[in-house]
Amino acid sequence: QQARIGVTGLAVMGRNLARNFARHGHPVAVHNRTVSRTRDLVAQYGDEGVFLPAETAEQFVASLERPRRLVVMVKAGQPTDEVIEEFAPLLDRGDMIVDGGNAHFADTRRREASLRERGIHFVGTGISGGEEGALHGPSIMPGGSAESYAALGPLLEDIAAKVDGVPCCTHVGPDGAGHFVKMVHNGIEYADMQLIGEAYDLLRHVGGQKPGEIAEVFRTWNGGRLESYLVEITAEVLAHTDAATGRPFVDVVQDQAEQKGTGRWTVQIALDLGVPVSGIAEAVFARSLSGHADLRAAVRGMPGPGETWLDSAAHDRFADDVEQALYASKIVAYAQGFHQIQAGSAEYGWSIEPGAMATIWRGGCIIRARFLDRIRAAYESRPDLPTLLADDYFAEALGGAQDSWRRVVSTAAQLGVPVPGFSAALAYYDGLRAERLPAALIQGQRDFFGAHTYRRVDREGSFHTMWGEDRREVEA
Ligand code: NBP
Repeated sequence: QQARIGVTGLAVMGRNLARNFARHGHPVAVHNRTVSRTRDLVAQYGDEGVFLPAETAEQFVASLERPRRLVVMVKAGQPTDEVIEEFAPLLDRGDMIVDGGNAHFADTRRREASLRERGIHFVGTGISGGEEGALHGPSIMPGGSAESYAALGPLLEDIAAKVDGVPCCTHVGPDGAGHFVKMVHNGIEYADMQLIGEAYDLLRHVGGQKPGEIAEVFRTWNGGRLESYLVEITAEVLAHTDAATGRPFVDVVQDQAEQKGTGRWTVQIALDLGVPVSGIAEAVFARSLSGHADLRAAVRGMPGPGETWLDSAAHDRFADDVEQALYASKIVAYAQGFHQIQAGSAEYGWSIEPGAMATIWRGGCIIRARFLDRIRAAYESRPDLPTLLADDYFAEALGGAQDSWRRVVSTAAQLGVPVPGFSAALAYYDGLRAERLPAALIQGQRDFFGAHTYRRVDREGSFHTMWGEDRREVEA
C-alpha cells in the first residue's frame, strides 16, 4: 500500500498532523530524523488509521503515491533547508514539498524559487492552532502554485477546522503568501493578547477587582461580540488557583512575556512596507519591556500618581467602558493587520483576498473569533474596502465606543496604568480620521534643514522655500 501523504518531523506538531490525516482515512507515511519518534507514534496511535513508518528518507519517498506530497514539520530555519536538501534529490518533477513550519516568508520565496527550477512544487504553509489544532483541525494557510493546491488542497481542507461546514483552509497565493499571512496572523495574535492583558490590568488596578472576579467579567464578555478563543482562555487562566500556594495563578507567574519572533517579523516587514501597525508594534514592545528586569528594577518606585481609585459611580460603568475600549482597539489591530496583508499582496503580486483570510481564521487558529465573520462580511460587501475602519459596521462600532475608549485611556494615564495597546489604537483612529495632521509642519522642518521639498494643497508640483535667504518659494 502507498501513502496519500507523508509527514517528516514528528515532534508535537508533525505527530498530531499525521494522526489527523490518518483519522480522516488518508494513509500517511511517517518519518523522523530520530527513528524512535516514528516508532513511538506507531506504537501509541497506530490503531487510529493507516500509518506507513519509514526509517530512511528513501523508504519514506518510495512509500508515497505520485505526485508525492511530503509535509515537512521540523524546526524552522536551518533544519528546514537541511531536510529539503535531503529529500529534493529523491523527488521527481511535479512532486510537492509542503513546509508547515513557521518559516519566514522570505525564506519560503527563496526555497520556492530554487525548487521550482528543479520542477518541484514548494508549498510554504502557515498552520495555526498549536498542537490541539494540528490534531483536531487547524487553520491552514497554504501558499505555492495553484497547480500544487489542486493536488493538495482537498487533503488539507479535509483535516482543517470547519466553521458552518466551510473549511478553514484556502489557497492564499503564490510562493511566500501563506507564510506571510501566517506571520500577520501571529502579529494580530500578539496585539489581541496585549489588549486583553491591558483590559485585565485596568479591571484589577483601576476597577479594584480580584482575578476570580475578572474571570467572570471575561466569561460574560465571551457571550457577546468579544466571543473568541483568547477571551475564553483568559477567563480560564484568571480563574485558576495555584495548588502550591493557594494564590491566584496569575500572581505566581513571573511577569516577563516571552516571544518566538513572528510578532517581531510582522513589525519588521511592516516597517519595510510602510504600513503603520502601531498596535502590533506596541504589543511586541510591551513583551520586550516586560522582559527587561534590569531596567524595571532600576526604575521601580519612581513617582507615579499613587493610589487614586475611581469614585463608585465611575466604578460601575468602568467595566463597560473597558469592554468598549477593548472592542474598538481590537478592530484597529485587525484593520492594521489586514492593511499589511493587502500591502504585502500588492508588493509581491499575490492577489490575496482579505475576506478569504478572515474566513479561514474563523476556526482552528488562536485568533478565532465571532468577530471574523464581520470582517469576512465587510470584504464581501466591498472587496475594494481601503481599511476595515471604513466599513459601515466597524465605523459604527468605533463611533459608539469612542467616548468609553477615551475615558479608559485618559483614566489609565491619570492613574499610571500602562495601556500602550489601547492608546496606540486610539491614536491610530484619531490619526486616520483627522482633517489635518501635523505632518505638514514636519514637511516644513524637512524642507528647512534638508531642502527636502514639499507639496502644496493648492497647486501641483514640488516646492522649496529659500529658508536661509529671502524665503522666496521656488519650484523644485
Ligand atoms: P520543533 O520545532 O521542536 O522541531 C522538532 C523537530 O524538528 C523534530 O522532529 C526534530 O527531529 C526535527 N529536526 C530538527 Br530540530 N533539526 C533537524 C534536522 N537538521 N534534520 C531533520 N529534522 C530535524 O517541533 P514542533 O514544535 O512540532 O514544530 C514543528 C514546526 O511547526 C516548527 O517550525 C514550528 O515553528 C511550527 N509550528 C509549531 C506550532 C506549535 O504550537 N508548536 C504551531 C504552529 C507551527 P529529531 O526528533 O530528530 O530531533
